[in-house]
Amino acid sequence: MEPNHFPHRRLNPLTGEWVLVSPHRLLRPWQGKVERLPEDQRPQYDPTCYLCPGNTRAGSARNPAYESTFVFDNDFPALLPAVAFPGESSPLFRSEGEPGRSQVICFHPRHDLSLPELTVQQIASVIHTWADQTRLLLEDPGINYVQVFENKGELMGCSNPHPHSQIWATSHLPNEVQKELDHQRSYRERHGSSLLLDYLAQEQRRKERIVCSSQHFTALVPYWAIWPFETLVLPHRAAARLMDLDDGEITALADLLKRLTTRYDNLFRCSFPYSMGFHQAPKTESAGDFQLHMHFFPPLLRSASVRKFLVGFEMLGMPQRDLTPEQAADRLRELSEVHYKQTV
Ligand code: H2U
Ligand code: ZN
Repeated sequence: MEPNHFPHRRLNPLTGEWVLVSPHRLLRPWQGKVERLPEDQRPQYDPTCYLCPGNTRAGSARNPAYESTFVFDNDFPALLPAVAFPGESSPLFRSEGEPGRSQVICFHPRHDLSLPELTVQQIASVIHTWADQTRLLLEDPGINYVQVFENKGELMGCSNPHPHSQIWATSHLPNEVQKELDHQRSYRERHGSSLLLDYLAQEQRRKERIVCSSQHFTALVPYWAIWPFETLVLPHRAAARLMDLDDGEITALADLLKRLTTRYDNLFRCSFPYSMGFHQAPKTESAGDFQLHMHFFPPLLRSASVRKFLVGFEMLGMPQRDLTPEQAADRLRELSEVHYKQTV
């Protein structure tokens, strides 16, 4: 057996957390179902969709007849701008107010499309909108961090297939971002260089986990991936936030996202569910320690209907995977960049 096929653990240098890799388990008998889902047939416009142009949302708000991207404040926001929360500071009962904002960003007026089915130019305008909103939200003195994310597919609890993403902007750093900031900062203190740029340079040399790349960005399955087909999208130069990208870089990122999400859809010939999002530098970070990047966390394991669960040992101990990141990258790399719906 190759050394990589023995149980081992790998360190995520961004968070300091370990993942257990058990590749030998892939040989175990599989009794779960493998079924192909019925083809998703959605109309271009759905009169009952609260995100389609011209339709009414909760309360009395009505969407404009938008033609490109469309941003609105979430009607059921998880965060509110003004918070009068008293908080507690005792060691065992500590709490504090969390002022913030929640927004919804529609990618496109068409109800039936998803990210890989948009043109590169249309995806680029979504990225421009994410960058503009990040800049505007960070101008608010109460906001220190802007989380852009897309939750896609019923498997991920997404309530509406209309292509959209969300932004939650907070005054404190969310846990994952705080961990990544701490580890990038201490890496620079120890090595004098950027953790993610050094990592990218080594991955470009090793090649075994790279899925696809464009002039300015690379998508790879990280060495420490938890989800079977998890990927990390990295810029080729230092960039702290979305608004640091120039027009050429935004187009290159749009091109890469189209190609990556097309590969994802082609893997099990379905609209591939995931949670994805950007991690970017908080407002107070000016030392250049935090490198902008994207994570894709897709739940699917074997087919359009067989997902990975993070349960048992993973809830009580640590995350675990069977398929190695290298095997996942091989699978994704061999797929076509022409969407299956476009082929006969
Ligand atoms: P998902 O991305 O998880 O499907 O959530 C969609 C968001 O849309 C959700 O946060 C918001 C919900 O609060 N929403 C509105 O803002 N207005 C509505 O009329 C319905 C849903
Ligand atoms: Zn719609």
